[in-house]
Amino acid sequence: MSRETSLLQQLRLAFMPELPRVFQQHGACVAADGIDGVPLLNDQTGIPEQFPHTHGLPLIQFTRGDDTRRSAINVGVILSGGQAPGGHNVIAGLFDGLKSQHPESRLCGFRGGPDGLVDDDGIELTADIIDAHRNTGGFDMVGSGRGKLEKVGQYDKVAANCKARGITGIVIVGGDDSNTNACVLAEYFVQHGAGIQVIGCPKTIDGDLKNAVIETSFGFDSASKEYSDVIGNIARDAASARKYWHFIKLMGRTASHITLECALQTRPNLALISEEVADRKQTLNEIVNEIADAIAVRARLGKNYGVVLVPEGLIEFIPEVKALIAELNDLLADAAVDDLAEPLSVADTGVLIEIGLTEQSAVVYHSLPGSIRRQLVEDRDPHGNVQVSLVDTEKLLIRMVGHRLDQMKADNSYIGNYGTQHHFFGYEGRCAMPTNFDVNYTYGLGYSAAALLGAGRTGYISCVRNLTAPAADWQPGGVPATAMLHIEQRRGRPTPVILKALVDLDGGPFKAFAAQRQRWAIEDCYLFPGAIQYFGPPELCDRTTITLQLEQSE
Ligand code: FBP
Repeated sequence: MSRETSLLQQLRLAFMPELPRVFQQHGACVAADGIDGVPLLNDQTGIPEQFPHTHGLPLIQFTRGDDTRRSAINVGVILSGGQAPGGHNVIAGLFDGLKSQHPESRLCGFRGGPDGLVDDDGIELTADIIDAHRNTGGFDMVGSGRGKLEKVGQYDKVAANCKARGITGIVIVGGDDSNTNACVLAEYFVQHGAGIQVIGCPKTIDGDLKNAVIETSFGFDSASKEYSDVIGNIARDAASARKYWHFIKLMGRTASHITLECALQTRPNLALISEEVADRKQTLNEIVNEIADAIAVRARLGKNYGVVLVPEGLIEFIPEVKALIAELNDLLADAAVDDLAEPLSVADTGVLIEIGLTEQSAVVYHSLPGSIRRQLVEDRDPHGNVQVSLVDTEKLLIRMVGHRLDQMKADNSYIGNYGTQHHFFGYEGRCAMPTNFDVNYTYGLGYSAAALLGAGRTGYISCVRNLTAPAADWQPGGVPATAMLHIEQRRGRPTPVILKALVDLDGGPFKAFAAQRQRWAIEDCYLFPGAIQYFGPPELCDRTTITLQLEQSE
């Protein structure tokens, strides 16, 4: 990484994040009050039995100073999964929090995510390293990885590595899968008397690691604002050139939170919300027909242009494709991908049924273009998820809508020109310079993780609440991670995992979108949020996402 820095980098390095008032007054030596938490999940069948030591813990809120003298502790930290703006500030907040408890406390960064913990690839994070990364985007301070901690042998190695380094606390900064790993590790360490505390931190641009206590995951704010800036620019280009329909796929993996937030920020002509597609049990053809109809309406008004937002995970929510993916998951769990790839690529319906697909899924599989079929079969991440960022849904829709418009032209229900452009906004948002919101939020999360460790807690996810208030009024604490677990089929086996929060169709953000979208489809109501602002009026620089505002005002 270059040592030279831009002017904005220099100014951001010097920026002082604002801590919640309780930490401003007392540092990270604060009393951890156990308060009754709202139940986070209705069905936790099987979880208490699998997590006897870490299930049923109280919610923690830090409210006042604590006289207890803290001794120095050695802590290890990993960044896990996809990048999200603010990761470096979690580490900076953790470092400052630990030092405020005791100046001799030390922090070790394990490189490359969970694998670094297992392989003992750690470096001491000194004040110089931390200072060079304050308020910056990216995860390059220690890197990240999608390794999974799922085997007893790995847990024992982690324990041995920590013991050798004198580490008694681990902080795992990650999404739902990584925090699930944190839960399992915390329980294992308690069960085996390892003497190592484990704390998680809610990270993911996808925004799907949230609930009544975790109001948002970090990175969602910055990434959705970064995408909204460019979507606004594209909308303006579309309205200026008047010759292209822009199909924009947006990252977010499964849930459509990013697409919904970007739609609220920019008011595109169309935005597909995967959760609604599933709720309406729409087929791929029905989605295509709806888009084509909207294009035909605008064409009659002389508007052969527009913007369509497509959530990355759409394909998984179309019931017929979802069923196909579930069957493929089970098949792939039983066989090496290479063994299956060959018969699947033949794509003869009879062959597909022979190797285990139902007739309906075989037909759906057969109807998809070869590139999409390959992506559904071959590209899985280590957690068994389809890598939706590699599935070209926006191109698939462009093609299918084009065919539909040709048919409509033949019966005169469409008279227009269908010029298209496709875009995928994903990776460019994940390492954006974090917004003021994410800078403060992540610093608070790191500081709160240090306070949880200092208070002797394990099996918690650091949280900071009351996020629509000014940062000083935010409330730091911890939520027991097992309170978010439920059982899901993973690789053909029932597995405890943290429940992903999908878009709530009865929630404020979706309702606000649904109330306006018909007008957006026909008129040009585009909004241009512009680039993220770091310095200037607080109402511009410190504002939260519209999603958070609407959710909190419910
Ligand atoms: P996390 O869930 O780990 O935060 O990752 C988020 C994400 O950016 C998704 O939006 C996207 O589908 C995925 O990562 C892409 O993964 P990769 O970086 O492995 O290509």
